[in-house]
Amino acid sequence: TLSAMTGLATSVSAASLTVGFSQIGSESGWRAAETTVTKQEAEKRGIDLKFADAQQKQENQIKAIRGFIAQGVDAILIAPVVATGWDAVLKEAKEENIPVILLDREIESPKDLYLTAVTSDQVHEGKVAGDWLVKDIGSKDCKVVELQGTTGSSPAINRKKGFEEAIKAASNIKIVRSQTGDFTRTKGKEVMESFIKAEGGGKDICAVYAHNDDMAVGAIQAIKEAGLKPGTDIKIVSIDAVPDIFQAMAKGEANATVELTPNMAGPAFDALEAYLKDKKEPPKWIQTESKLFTANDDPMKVYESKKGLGY
Ligand code: GYE
Repeated sequence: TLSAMTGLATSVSAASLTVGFSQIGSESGWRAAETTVTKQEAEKRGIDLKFADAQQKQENQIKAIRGFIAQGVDAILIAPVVATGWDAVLKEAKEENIPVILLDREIESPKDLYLTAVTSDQVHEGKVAGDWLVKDIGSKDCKVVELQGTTGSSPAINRKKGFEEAIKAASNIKIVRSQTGDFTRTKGKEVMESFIKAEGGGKDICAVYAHNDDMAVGAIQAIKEAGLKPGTDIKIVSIDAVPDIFQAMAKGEANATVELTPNMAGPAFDALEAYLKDKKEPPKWIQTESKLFTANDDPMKVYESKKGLGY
């Protein structure tokens, strides 16, 4: 490592750890914050972090992981873009005794192929969003349009499932359109424009459920351009709790979000250091918190409190 070469002392426990991080890309504000926080956490602990941006492609992630294995890193962090297709490369890492930790998304591979996964309960997030809508709408009829995350990703699959569970008993609430917006603002706006066209210029739409805040922000823009009021004419509920959604809430243009911490690396490095030092096996799932925020929660105060968290 650099610290070893220059003779500079860094952190005692992890001074010689080299960790590869295969990040998905930079599709959302939350993702950018996770990247920043991971780099900060590594630096704090004296970990030499090798960072690879896959630009949303699984094949780039697999290439990067093979590169990390060839370099002989001490461990690998992966934020897996989709849930399937990881078995082969994870077996290669296991054969070289390189522990792998998953960040923020789950996969369908056998659990012995990775050390642990640091994620939120994504079904629960969808459920919290759906429960909020059921309560907010009451007995009115409500047509919902859904902006899904990246097709085949665990948050898209699970957040859809949880929301559907929450609204199942409310026969007045129906999802009338559902399409992927790939977790991006641009796509969220584009897809929302097509939903508005298909649903009577938007007047028939009662609520947007977006699998992340960035797509919600794109949808808010599309609603405004269609001459409707987001937050009142059309309710907006999403997930992540990025600063921008609190600004939208403060303006009355968004209604609720479920918080997701960008600090997945902190718990991941804690587990890794304990494992490498004392052979302490972490649980297979390290769950982060999910908290609901609504427009009544003093959004500008929350906005301010998000400063310095990597966004
Ligand atoms: O909610 C979204 C992102 O994988 C849980 O990915 C994460 C999601 C996050 O880009 O904004």
